[in-house]
Amino acid sequence: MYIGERIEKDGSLPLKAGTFQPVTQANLEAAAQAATPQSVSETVAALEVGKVFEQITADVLEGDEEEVVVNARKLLAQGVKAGDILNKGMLPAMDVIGTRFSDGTVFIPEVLLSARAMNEGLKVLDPYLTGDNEKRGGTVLMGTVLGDLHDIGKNMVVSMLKGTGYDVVDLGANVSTDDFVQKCLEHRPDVLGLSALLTTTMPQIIEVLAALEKAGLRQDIKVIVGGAPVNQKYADDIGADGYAQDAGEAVTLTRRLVEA
Ligand code: B12
Repeated sequence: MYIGERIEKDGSLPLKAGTFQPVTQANLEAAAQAATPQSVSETVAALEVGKVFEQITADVLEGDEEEVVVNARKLLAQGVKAGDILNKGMLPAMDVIGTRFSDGTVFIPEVLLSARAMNEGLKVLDPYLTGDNEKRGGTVLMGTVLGDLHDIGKNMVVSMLKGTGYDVVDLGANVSTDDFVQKCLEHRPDVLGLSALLTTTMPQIIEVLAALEKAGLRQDIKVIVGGAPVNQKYADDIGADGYAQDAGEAVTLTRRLVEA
């Protein structure tokens, strides 16, 4: 019987149907605790990112893109390494946002603000995310596949590759298969990097591989893949040339493929 019918028939909600919980003080307090997310300062303290990174962690959590830029510059000026600012200060905040997005305590607008803050901070760090910055003589084309707007991870890979001396052409996010092929014809890269963050957009990678094959480009371009739902097995199964789980590994993989 539907609730509406029950209300009509009995004139009351079906509270006796086994779902009723007495509203005790203890129940109320437990519910309030579950529904109230920790404050930014509590979250930052729990993350134990270290005093020096606390402010920039809070900036990403709050999605404050202006403050992220100010504080990233401040930390660089203090001599903190760009890689540490990114990995120890900013990424832990993004992990929290990811978890909260999954459990429904934050929604798209909050995630977008934090994502923007990440990307703005990354722009400041970009020139410093270097190894030796010696030119390596390889061109890499990177993009997120069609239907997928997630670009933070892809941007990190781009920054790291640029920083380690590769020429990188960043095609952005939501890139169509045709555009990937056209840009490959134009730039003739050594490596094409494809990022996918959604299980629904992963099959686009297969389409790009097939289109490269059809255009006669496949044997000249190494294709590497990545993004949270992608793994080595998937890369092997679809015939990609490599998979890396983070930006650091992406650099090692690219080096191996370009120098092979
Ligand atoms: C930020 C975010 C968003 C932002 C994206 C903003 C932006 N500019 O990127 C916004 C709000 C737009 C968004 C939207 C959506 N999102 Co979202 N999003 C996320 C979130 C929270 C974080 C992703 C991220 O940036 N991670 C940090 C980076 C650094 O990690 P990364 O991307 O994995 O990248 C690293 C590696 O994977 C690797 N890598 C990445 N790319 C590449 C490429 C190559 C070649 C290589 C070698 C390596 C490599 O290196 C990177 C650096 O180390 C994730 C949750 C999560 N835990 O991943 C959900 C998540 C990906 N989103 C999800 C969903 C469902 C959506 C929406 C469909 C929600 C909706 N209902 O509308 C939309 C889809 C929009 C679209 N069409 O793309 C789901 C996907 C679930 C699934 N099974 O597919 C996730 C997992 C959240 C969840 N648990 O439900 N999202």
